[in-house]
Amino acid sequence: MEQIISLLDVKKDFPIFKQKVNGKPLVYLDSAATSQKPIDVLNTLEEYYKEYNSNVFRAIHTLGEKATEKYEEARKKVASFINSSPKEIIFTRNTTESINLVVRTWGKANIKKDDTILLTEMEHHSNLVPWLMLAKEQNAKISYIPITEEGLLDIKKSQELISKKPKILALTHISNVLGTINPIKELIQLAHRNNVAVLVDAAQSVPHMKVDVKDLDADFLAFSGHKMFGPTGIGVLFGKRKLLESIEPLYGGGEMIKEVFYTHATWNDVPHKFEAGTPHIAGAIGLGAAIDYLQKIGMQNIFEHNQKLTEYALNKLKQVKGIKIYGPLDSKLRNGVISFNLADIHPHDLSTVLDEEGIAIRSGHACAMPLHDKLGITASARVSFHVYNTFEDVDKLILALEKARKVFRL
Ligand code: 7TS
Repeated sequence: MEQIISLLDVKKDFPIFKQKVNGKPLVYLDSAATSQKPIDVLNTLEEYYKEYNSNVFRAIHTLGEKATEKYEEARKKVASFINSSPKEIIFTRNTTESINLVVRTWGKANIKKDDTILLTEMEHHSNLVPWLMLAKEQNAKISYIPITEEGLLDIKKSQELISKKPKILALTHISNVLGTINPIKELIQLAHRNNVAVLVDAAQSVPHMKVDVKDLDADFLAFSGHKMFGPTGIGVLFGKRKLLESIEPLYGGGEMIKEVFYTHATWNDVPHKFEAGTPHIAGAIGLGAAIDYLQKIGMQNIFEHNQKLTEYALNKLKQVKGIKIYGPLDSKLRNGVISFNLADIHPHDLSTVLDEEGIAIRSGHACAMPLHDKLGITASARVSFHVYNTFEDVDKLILALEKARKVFRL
């Protein structure tokens, strides 16, 4: 059972908030890029390196056994967190590597000349560029589910495009620009009725809400540890066991083999056949600690907290003169992310003014250039929330935006 604790208490769990930035208390509004780390995760990393640093799977000594046990325990935590089995959890570096792994293995084997890859217009470059590369190599085609004026997926068009039977539908669960929560369960059902495989980019959803791969029936699902309080350099690819067993490994090397001869080799069982070489042991164990922390707070509490902040921020931002907000204006349709532009102030300039107030936001194209083109802009400013953010943080943001309006004489 997930324990319920007051969300207002959690800032103290994150040591970074003890320091000042530019002489001001840090207001961190860039969690969609990477989240801050709670002390539990930092202590877990230190403990590994100080107390049982050792390689995994290869040593019989005490430290090696403890490291292996903790590494596999982390895999079990990840598996149960998204309701899958440890055999279906591959540790990677990040969402980007997880998606590339699918593209290079399953994609290369299954997508041939004139086949279609179906994406959406709101994909992060991580779920777009690898498919562009594969399409070029295989002479395959790419189609995009369009977005509506409001920043939602066009459901009618989705149905039309899925019924044309692309080989795969690869889509984001939550947009890192628009904040839109896509109806992926319905889209997966529709895709499966048409024999279409589905990859879900869950980089922005797994850190913020309960994601259940069995309930969704996703074929592949990718996410990053660093956006969910874990360390950088550790990510996850979930794949249905049968699918993972049916595809060739991407990297060859130590620990991914069963037997090796001078002439050929055979592969280890899943998931190890996809984890060649020494993995990011500390990272995986740290991610396990991050999951413990997320569960202590409770995923439903986290989701509701972010929804409340998003609603509060949207209402306040709407009142700032000259602002243009992207994505759905109904806060129930989005989560944790708000992108905007303030009159003709360049987002980088805006970010600089906010930084002087200790406020960290993202500015630029947020690794979604085609989406920015579609919106008719080259850049945007973005605020994004996690559990340590408060209504007070939003109030400070609004004051700083008013200050920016004065600095730029609006
Ligand atoms: N997919 C989505 C939806 C993302 O938001 C991101 C990162 C990625 C994939 C890639 O994750 P990575 O861990 O492999 O880098 N998004 C952002 C962002 O919005 N600002 O910085 C990184």
